[in-house]
Amino acid sequence: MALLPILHYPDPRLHKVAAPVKQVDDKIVQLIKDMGETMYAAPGIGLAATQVDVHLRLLVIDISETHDQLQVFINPEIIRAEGEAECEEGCLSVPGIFEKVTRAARVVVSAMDQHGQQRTVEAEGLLAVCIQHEMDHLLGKVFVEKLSRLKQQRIAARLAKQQRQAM
Ligand code: K1U
Ligand code: ZN
Repeated sequence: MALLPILHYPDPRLHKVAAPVKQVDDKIVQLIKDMGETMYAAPGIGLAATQVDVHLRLLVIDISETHDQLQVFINPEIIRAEGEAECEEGCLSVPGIFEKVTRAARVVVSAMDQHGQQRTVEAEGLLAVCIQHEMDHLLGKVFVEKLSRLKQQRIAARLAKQQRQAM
């Protein structure tokens, strides 16, 4: 297994739109393992393939406290979205920034798992938030882009400062 480098906002590669996975072959299975390892090491509760510069519709999530409940979503599609909820979000591609975002409170998602099995997942709470956050990545959208222009400008300034301090 391997730790994959995570792209950092505002890297333009985070804005690429991911293509559907054609077949769950050995390469995809290896990518899922590497993404899981990368997410746990970060640490995070989700990771989209876009964030590791692979532009395929694939994401992994584990919101368990035991870190042993990896959920894999290949070619995910939201088939129902209901209600509205506000939740504080973070992103491994935007380190150190946490902001409240409003999203659907409940979603029903259809996706393939790592065995190529089609399944339907009903999600609410953190899982619903995380699925929507990761699916946005697959569309080339980063959560800070849902915030006001003023907040985005402040975040850009903070990230630039973080970068200068890291040099
Ligand atoms: O997409 C990502 O970069 C992963 C992101 C997922 C997410 C978190 C919170 C709300 C929506 C989406 C993260 O995992 S950020 C890190 C984080 O939230 C966390 C890290 C360690 C323990 C618990 C949470
Ligand atoms: Zn993210």
